Amino acid sequence: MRYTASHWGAYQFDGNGLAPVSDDPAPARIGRGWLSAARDRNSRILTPAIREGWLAGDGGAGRGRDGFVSVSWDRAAGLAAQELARVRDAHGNGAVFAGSYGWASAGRFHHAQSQLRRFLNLCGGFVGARDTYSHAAAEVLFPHVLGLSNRAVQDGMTSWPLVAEHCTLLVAFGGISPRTAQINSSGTAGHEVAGWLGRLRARVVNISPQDSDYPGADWWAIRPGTDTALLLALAHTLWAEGLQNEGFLARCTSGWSEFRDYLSGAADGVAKSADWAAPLCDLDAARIRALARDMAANRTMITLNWGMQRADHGEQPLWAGLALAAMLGQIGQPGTGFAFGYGSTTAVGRPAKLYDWPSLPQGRNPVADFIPVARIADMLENPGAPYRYNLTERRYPDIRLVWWAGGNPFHHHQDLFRLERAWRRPETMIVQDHSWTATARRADIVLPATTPLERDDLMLSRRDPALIYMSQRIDPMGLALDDHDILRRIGTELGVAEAFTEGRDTQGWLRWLWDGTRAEAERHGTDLPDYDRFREMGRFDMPDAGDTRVFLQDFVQAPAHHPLPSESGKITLFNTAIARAKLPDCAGHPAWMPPFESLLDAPEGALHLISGQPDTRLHSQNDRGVESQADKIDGRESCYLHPETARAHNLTEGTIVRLWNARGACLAGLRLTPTIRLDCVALPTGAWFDPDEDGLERAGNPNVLTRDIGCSTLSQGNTAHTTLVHIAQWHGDLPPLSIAQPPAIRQG
Ligand SMILES: Nc1nc2c(c(=O)[nH]1)N[C@H]1C(S)=C(S)[C@@H](COP(=O)(O)OP(=O)(O)OC[C@H]3O[C@@H](n4cnc5c(=O)[nH]c(N)nc54)[C@H](O)[C@@H]3O)O[C@H]1N2
Ligand SMILES: Nc1nc2c(c(=O)[nH]1)N[C@H]1C(S)=C(S)[C@@H](COP(=O)(O)OP(=O)(O)OC[C@H]3O[C@@H](n4cnc5c(=O)[nH]c(N)nc54)[C@H](O)[C@@H]3O)O[C@H]1N2
Ligand SMILES: [Mo]
Repeated sequence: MRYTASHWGAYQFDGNGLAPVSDDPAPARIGRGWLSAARDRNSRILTPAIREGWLAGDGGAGRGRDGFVSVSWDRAAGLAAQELARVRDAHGNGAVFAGSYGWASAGRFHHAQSQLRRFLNLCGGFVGARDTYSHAAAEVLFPHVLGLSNRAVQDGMTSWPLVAEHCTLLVAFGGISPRTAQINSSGTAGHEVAGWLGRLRARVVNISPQDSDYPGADWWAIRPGTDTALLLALAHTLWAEGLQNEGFLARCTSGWSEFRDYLSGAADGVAKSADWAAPLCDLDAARIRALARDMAANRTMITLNWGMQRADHGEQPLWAGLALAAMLGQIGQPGTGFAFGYGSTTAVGRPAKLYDWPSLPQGRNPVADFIPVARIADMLENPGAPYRYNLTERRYPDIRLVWWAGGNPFHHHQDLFRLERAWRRPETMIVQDHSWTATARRADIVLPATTPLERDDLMLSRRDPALIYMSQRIDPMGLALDDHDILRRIGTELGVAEAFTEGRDTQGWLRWLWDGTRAEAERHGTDLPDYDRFREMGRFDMPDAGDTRVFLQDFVQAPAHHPLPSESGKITLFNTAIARAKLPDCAGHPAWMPPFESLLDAPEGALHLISGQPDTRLHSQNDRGVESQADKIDGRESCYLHPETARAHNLTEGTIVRLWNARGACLAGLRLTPTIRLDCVALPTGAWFDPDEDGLERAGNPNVLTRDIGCSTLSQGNTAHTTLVHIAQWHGDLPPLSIAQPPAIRQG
C-alpha cells in the first residue's frame, strides 16, 4: 500500500485519487480539496518568476501591482544568490529577515522553514521570529507563571480518557470543536476528538459567542472579549462564599493574598463580583454564582481554547482560568483542573506516548536578533524603533531582504492593507511557495516549490503513533522543485551547497532520518523495520500504550520534591517579575482590562468579528480546491450571521455583503445561522487576499479588518479576535476576482 500525509490526515492511494486511511474514525473535510488545489494550473506557480518592477529597479513600489517575467532556474537561483550576497556584504546578516512563519507541509524532510533556516545559517544567519500566531500569549506567559514552556504545557495536558471517566462538569471557554480538531501539526492518522466528546459523561458548558463551538452543550453566549471578567467573577463567588480550597492555594500557589485583594476589591475598590461581571459579559449574575457553586461541588475541568488569547490582553483569560482552577484545588487530579487547547488541534489531550523523532538539523544561527512573530509590519515600518517584549527592551532591526518559505503572511497577518504598505519597503522579497498566494504575488523573486504530493517524505508526528512513508502521488507541476533542491541550487552559487546537502540527496536524507527514528523507537522498546522494508510497507504503527497523563500531577502530589521551575516553585497567582516591570497592560496578577475595541462601547450597528479557522481548509491552503470553493457564494468566502440581525440590517441570505471598518473593507457571501450571538459575525480566515485599486478586498479575507497591534507589551501576540465591523448589502456589480487567475507573466 502507498500512502501520503498532511497536517489534516494520512491518505492511501486510491485509483486516481486519495482516500483517508481506512481506520481514521473522522477524516477531515479539508482533504477533499487537496488534489484539486494541487493540480490547479491557475493557482500553481509553474516557473520561476521575477517581478517586472524589481528588474527595473523600482525599490519595491510595484509589489502587489506588477506582472512577472518567467525565467529559468539558473537565472532565478543566480539572482537570489546575488541578492543575498549583496545585502549581506552591504548591511550584514542582521538585515535579512527570514522569520518565515507558517505551516508549510507535514513531512519531516521537506519542511520549508527548516530547509531555509539550515541554508541561511550556513550563509551567516538571519533575523528570525519568536512564538506563533497560534498562542503567543501562552508561550510568553506560561514560563513566568508556571515555569513551563507552552510546549511542555501542551504535552502535559490531561488525557481525554481521564476526562471522560472522572470529570462531571466541563466548562469549555470557546468550546471544543471537531472543526479545528481536523488538524495536527505534522500529521495524524486518526481524528479522535469527536469520539472522545461522545464518551464524556460530564455536563458541558460552552462559553462562547457561537453555539457551534460545542453543539449540544449548555450554551452561554458570552460577549466576546470578556471571558476574563467571567473567570474573575467565578473566582470572586468562590471566595465570597468560602468555597476556595485554601489547602491547595497554600501548598501549590504563591500570591493568593494579592490576587484575593484584587478579587475582593481591597486593592482597587472594585469587587469582581458576579454583579460586576454580568453586564460586561452579557450574562446573568445569578447564573454566574450558580456555576461557581457547581464548579466547587463537581469534579470540574476548566478548558480554554487557543483562540481566546489571540485578542487584546490575551494573557489574562489564561492566567485567570489557571487561578480559578487553582482555587478549586482540582489541578493535578485525573480529569479535572485546567486545560488549554482541547480541540484546538486533534493532538491536545490525546492519550499517546510522546516521541522525539529526528528532524532536519538546522545548525546554529549566528544572528541573535529576532522579533515577536506578529510584529512584522512594525519592524518593516520602524527600523531602530524601541519596543517591549517579555520584560525586555528591544529595537527593531533594519531589514533589506525578506525571504519566506512555507508561510503566507498575506493570509496570517492582521491589517493587511497596513502590511501591504510596509511590505513595499525592503529592497528585495524572495518567496518559495507552490501556489500564487497573495504573498507570492508580492515577491520580487518567486521560486516554485513542489507540494507534498509531488515528492517522497516521512510523516513522523511526535503525538501520533502512525509513521507514514509519504510516496509521491503526482508529477511535479511545471518546473517546481523541492525546497531542498531550490536552496541547493542557490547554495551552489554561494559555495555552501556541500555543507547544505552533506552529500545526500532526498533518499539519502530520508534514510538518515529513518535511522534516527529507529534509534528513538528503540529507546521506547520498539524495533522498527529497516528503511527499505518501511518504504515498502508505507505505514508502521507504534504500539500505542494509550499512555495517559495528568497535568501537573507530580508537582501537586509533592510540591517540595517536584517544584515548578517558576519564581516561587509554585503556580504564581501573583508574579513578582511581571509586577516589577510595571507594564501598562499586564499587572502582576490576572486582571480585567477592557479590550481596545469591543461591543462594550461599539458604535451603532457595529458587530464583533469572529475570524476563526476555516472548516474547509488549513488557513489559506487548498482555498482554490473544490471543497473550499463549494462553500463560497459567487466565489466569495461565506460569513455567518444570526437571522434576526440579517433582518434588522435588511440582508438576504445567499447574497453578497460588504464588511468594513476604518482599517479596510471586504466582500463576503451571506449565510444565516441561529448558532451565533446577535451582535457577532463570523468570517473564517483563509480566502486569498484580493484587493482592487480602491482598497476593496474582493474574496472575503477578514484580515483587512483586524487590527495590527500586540495583545500586550508582555507577549506582543496578535489580536485578531478583537475586531468590530459594519455590514451592509453589496449593491454594486460583483467585481471579478484576480486571484482566480495567475498574475500577468511574460516569457523572459
Ligand atoms: N484573523 C485571523 N488571522 C489569523 C488567525 C485567526 O484566527 N484569525 N489565526 C492565525 C494562526 S493560529 C495561524 S497558525 C496563521 C496561519 O498562517 P500560515 O501558516 O501562514 O497559513 P497557511 O495558509 O497554512 O500558509 C502556509 C503556506 O505554505 C505554503 N506551503 C505549503 N507547503 C509548502 C512547501 O512544501 N513548500 C513551500 N515553499 N511552501 C509550502 C502554502 O502554499 C501556504 O502559502 O494564521 C493566523 N492568522
Ligand atoms: N479546520 C481547520 N482546523 C484548524 C486550523 C485550520 O486552519 N482549519 N488551524 C489550526 C491552527 S494553526 C490553530 S492555532 C488552531 C486554532 O484553534 P482555536 O484557536 O481553538 O480556533 P478558532 O477558530 O480561532 O477559535 C475557536 C472559537 O473561539 C471562539 N471565540 C472567539 N472569540 C472568543 C471570545 O472572546 N471568547 C470566547 N469564549 N470564545 C471566543 C469563536 O467562536 C471560535 O469559533 O486550529 C487548528 N485547526
Ligand atoms: Mo495556529
